[in-house]
Amino acid sequence: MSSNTFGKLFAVTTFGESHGPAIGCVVDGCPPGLAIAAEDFRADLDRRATGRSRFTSQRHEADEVEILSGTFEGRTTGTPIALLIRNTDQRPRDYAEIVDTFRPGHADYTYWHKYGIRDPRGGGRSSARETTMRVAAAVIARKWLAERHGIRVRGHLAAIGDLVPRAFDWDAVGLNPFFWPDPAMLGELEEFMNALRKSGDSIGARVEVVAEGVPPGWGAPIYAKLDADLAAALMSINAVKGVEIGDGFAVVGQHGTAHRDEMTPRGFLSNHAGGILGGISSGQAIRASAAFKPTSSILVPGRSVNLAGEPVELRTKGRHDPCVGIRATPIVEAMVALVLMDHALLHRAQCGDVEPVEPIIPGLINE
Ligand code: EPS
Repeated sequence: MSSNTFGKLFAVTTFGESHGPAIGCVVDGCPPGLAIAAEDFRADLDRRATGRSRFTSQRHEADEVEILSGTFEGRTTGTPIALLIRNTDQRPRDYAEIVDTFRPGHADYTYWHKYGIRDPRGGGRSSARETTMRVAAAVIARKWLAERHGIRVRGHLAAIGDLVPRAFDWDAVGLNPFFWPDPAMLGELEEFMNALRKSGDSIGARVEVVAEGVPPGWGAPIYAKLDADLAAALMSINAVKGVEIGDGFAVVGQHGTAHRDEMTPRGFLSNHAGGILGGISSGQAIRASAAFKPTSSILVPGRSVNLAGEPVELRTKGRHDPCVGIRATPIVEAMVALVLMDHALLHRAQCGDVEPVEPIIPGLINE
């Protein structure tokens, strides 16, 4: 299988299967001199992990990162950084019944047609387990972006099914297992998720992400538009079916007078564009969101076919997420950070000494 590498200058190659001995990645192109230690990965990996709340998969992985190469005395050397996480809680028997059938709505069917062979244990390479290494690689990117440019990437859940936040508080997001910005709604969410779990069904979700501190000028206008690269990055996450940048599909109903972000010497008056104009960052906060489909591995029986093309009825047992979007916020943040890191290095390579280096106006007033 090819296409396991992401990024041009900050290139991340991931490997491993959900039920194999380990998963890992190689990060090539990281600038030298960045302080990195195994403890740096803990917080973000825990935020993404399964089994940290009763609303996600109950698989319990330690997710301990081993740094195999690319650092000396705690600093990156500019050489490939290899990271390894050993799988410790595989339970392949959960998948015994789907060895010769296909879960409706799952990549099982398309993998079979592409490769003529598949690893049914936890979906093998198609498992969301792979996103662990995206988050790990992005820890390095986030650290460099923060230290070098003061960039902060943060996200939150913006919808579970029809439920949307009625209030917004960034400080609340990190304090609940849903990454939800409206603490008054947590009881409602728990009730909703309990009923969903009991029904054996699953639900979709939306994650929003904001990157603050990105200077104007990153991105390239034609085939490496910053928004196009962000869209591809977010779309590459398991279960993502839609991506919006800025106002996204809402622009269809807007007039130019409302959509354009007017500029004053003190800053922009709005941010409908999501911080990107002509594929290049404007200096405003970059805003994007991703729509996650409902998990296809569910207990409600559904019609499918077996390898012989015969009709079967299937229910997927095991430790699945009833809403995979619930723990997707750190993954969405990670993909945005990886894109920004790559574009930071691309911009530095071609335009690092172009004037003006300082923005003419700051970002959004009161952003
Ligand atoms: C997943 C199914 C479950 C999840 C897994 C993603 O795997 P298993 O049946 O082996 O428990 O636990 O998520 C992770 C292991 C992880 O670290 O994110 C799937 O079908 O994508």
